[in-house]
Amino acid sequence: MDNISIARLLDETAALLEIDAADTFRIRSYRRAAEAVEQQTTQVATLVTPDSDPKALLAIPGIGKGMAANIVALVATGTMPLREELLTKYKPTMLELLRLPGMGPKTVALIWSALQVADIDALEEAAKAGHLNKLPRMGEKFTTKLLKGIEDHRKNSSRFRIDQAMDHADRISTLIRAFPGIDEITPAGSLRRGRETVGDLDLLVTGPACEANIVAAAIEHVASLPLIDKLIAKGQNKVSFTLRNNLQVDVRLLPRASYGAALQYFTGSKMHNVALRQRAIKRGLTLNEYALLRVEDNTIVAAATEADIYRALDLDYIPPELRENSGELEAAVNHTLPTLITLADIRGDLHMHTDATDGRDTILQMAEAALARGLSYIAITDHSKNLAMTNGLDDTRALAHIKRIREVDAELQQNLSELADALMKDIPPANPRLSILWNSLSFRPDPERATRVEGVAEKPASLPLNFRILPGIEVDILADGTLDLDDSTLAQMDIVIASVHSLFNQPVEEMTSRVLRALENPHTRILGHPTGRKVLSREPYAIHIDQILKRAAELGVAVEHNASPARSDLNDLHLRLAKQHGCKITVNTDAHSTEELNQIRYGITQLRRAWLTKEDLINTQPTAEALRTQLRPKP
Ligand code: DGT
Ligand code: CA
Ligand code: CA
Ligand code: ZN
Repeated sequence: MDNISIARLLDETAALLEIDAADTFRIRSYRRAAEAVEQQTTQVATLVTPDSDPKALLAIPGIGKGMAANIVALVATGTMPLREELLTKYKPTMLELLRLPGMGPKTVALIWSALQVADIDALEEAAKAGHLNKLPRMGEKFTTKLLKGIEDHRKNSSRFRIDQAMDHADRISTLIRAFPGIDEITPAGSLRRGRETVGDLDLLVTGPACEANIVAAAIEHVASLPLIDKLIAKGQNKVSFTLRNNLQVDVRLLPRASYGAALQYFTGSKMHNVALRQRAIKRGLTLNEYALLRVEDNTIVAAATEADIYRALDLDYIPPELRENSGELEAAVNHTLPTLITLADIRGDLHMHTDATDGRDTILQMAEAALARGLSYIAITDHSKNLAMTNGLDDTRALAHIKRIREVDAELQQNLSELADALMKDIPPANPRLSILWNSLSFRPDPERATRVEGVAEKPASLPLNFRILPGIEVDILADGTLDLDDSTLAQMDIVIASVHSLFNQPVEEMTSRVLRALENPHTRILGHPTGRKVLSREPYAIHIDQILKRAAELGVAVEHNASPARSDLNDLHLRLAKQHGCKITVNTDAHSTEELNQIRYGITQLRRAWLTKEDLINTQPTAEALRTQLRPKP
């Protein structure tokens, strides 16, 4: 049995456990094991033959004793006891049902036991025949929403979210790099342009191993990567395959001399390339994936780097995020391309959750993680009571929570001033909490990343000794546009984010006046994820976004770009509109754990796609004090 089959069975088991409402840690351990197996450079089955070292399996991170036993069983019998037991109750195809709106594990289990429906086609049939209406809490509304969800799912299921695509690009790059003589792997295509979803991965590879006369062995290496599910094509310098989740990957191995031309060509977009080629033709040049050439004698004008190619066409270098043929060529001619924002420009994060509601970590853990990422200030903004499933805060708890935030802030200030002393004397501090901060001095924003992309380069090490934690709240906008907490409570908060989390189906006029009313509340400082969309899974609610942005600009309410790749809300087009209207803009992670603070990189990419600069954002202000001057004044 190959790695992909083992991984698929482990993943299926995780899905079945999910439907069985098992413990989340247990579910996660199967998912992690599937990923670990998929990532191995050798076939795992060879580690479990009778004469192999029993410790070899356990040496794989993410595989403990129990999981090792599962893998031994899978290799020996093609299945394992837990999976067989779950399959007496459920079917593997139910996994896909979980991705539909309103279909949680319990609902999936119920529909199976009542109607023996286990896949999307059968579910659609049952919904259309009205069979679902007879089940508890599944009225006509549920059925309508579900049918719409099935339609959207069919439309979306061929694209992948940027963060997932980036993770796959990372994993594949690591494996390819193991071959000697490969020094550079760059994702091209829509991933390099930073689109929020990608259709397939285009990876460009170069290094000595890619020279034409010796590339064959490198091609063999790529074509035999164990994470390949189906090999689609293997050519002289190209390998195409799909992964277990059906994501297609095109890998091209190119000599150094033409790498720039290839990068330019395969980054696209198609429309940008068409416009660029027209410009080349007007100058007696021709542009293809190998070079920019003079037409009359075929001499190469530029090929090794993208910068050379743009320069030879009398254009300023155009960052990949702008290559959508939406004005970038004209700007490059006129030297008016913006200096796009980068990760290093971000100094604060104004939206995150803690274990007081649905976050995982404490106030202090979030603050220290933010410090380690070089931020100068954060706002803690937990949910309000209307969002009951998150254990949202009522007025009393919200006030107690910000009291706690202020205490942690004061404590941290004290620690930082002690740390400043230690820094002066250059001796590591004795206090263990300070050692954490001390160690974070040699910080990298996202150390696990193998793939570097433009705009999110590493930042220099620095520890902001004036770091502040701002007390805040993400308060629900109720059906009528009033806010979920008392004005007297909101008055205590530095950061009040108002967000819609319920009743997404209101008619457009109603939703618009609901959000307008929330903006009018003098305590509202930020409008959170303004359209409510979820990438590939939920359409934005109906709202006159233009009116909202105009009014927000007038009132000085900042509008958010929520950097969570699941939201990415406002989108790039709305962000451009927000700038035109003179809105203040903030990019926030909405982190629910310390790791999710890293999601800021996806936000930066979308801001860059929207042509935004450091000056267009408020949380690029260097300190909490400077930020305050950008916020709507307190009433
Ligand atoms: P995707 O994969 O749907 O998210 O979008 P892309 O932009 O990655 O498109 P893809 O994978 O079909 O092609 C990658 C790049 O290669 C594309 O952005 C431009 C270039 N390219 C591919 N086919 C053509 C073509 O027929 N003409 C031109 N000019 N460029 C092409
Ligand atoms: Ca692509
Ligand atoms: Ca492609
Ligand atoms: Zn929210």
